Amino acid sequence: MQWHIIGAGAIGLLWASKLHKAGHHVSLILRNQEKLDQYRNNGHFSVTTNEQTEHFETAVELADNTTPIHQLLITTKSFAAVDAFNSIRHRLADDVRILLLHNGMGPQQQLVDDNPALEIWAGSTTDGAYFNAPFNLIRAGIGDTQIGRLSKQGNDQLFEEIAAVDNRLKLTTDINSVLWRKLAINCAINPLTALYNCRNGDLIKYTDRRAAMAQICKEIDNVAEASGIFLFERKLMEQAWDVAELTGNNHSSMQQDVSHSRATEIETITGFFCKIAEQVGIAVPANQLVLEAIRTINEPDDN
Ligand code: KPL
Repeated sequence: MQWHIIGAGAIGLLWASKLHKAGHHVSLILRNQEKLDQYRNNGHFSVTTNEQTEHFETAVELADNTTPIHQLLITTKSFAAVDAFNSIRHRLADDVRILLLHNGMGPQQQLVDDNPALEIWAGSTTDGAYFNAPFNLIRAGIGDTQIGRLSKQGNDQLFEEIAAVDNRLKLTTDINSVLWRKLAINCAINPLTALYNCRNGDLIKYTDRRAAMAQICKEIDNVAEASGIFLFERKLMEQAWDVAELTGNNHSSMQQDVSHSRATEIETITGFFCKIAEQVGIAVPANQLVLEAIRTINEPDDN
């Protein structure tokens, strides 16, 4: 099967390698000519898992190529997903199937609402990978990935066709809940680690950080309950505590974005949550506070 992947970050290349190994054809849609030249000079990308490195030679192209797209995987940062989709919109075949795999919420729902005739899937993953050099991926942790169809359009065949790609890939009939659970954990951990400039585990070591996290979690539990969204069997704080402990040595994606002066995913994480809270009329001051604080950091410096 032919796949196009837009978003050649860590998850994009990880999936390119998985699809490639399962016998699919993959073409990476790169951001610009410079990236394309860089890839072509390199000739391949590599993935290192437990000190074993594999090289993958995959096709690369730009968005303005004209070949039709039948299977599209969008793995950009969440804030870039809609623009990425629009950049290849004209190339979509009638039978196209689209899978979005990124943090946060909002873009997935927007694409479904704007394109009711398309088959659109979304996923959530706990896979971890990072680059130690351009096109050199280090697999940090092998995680679980759940995917499910968001659109009314289509059927579940896509899952059968890619199930062999990853033995920890699961089909869910309720992807919305899966996305909400990941969102809740990200709201609890990501902004605070970015603001305190600390590792995930450092959030639960100090009383003031724990208190801020507990307040954020309580607001999310309240909004979820009022919106009829089932999160976890227990309080979010308990769940988030375990994730912070389990990933204690990790830097969250938002902490990394802020420390590298990159745009963050705050609008599709805490920003999305605060909008839902407003819709159900519940005040969420702790979440609002971290939203504003990260927005301030993200603003370009005028001076
Ligand atoms: O998903 C994450 C992220 O960093 O974006 C968590 C769960 C916080 C792990 O680092």
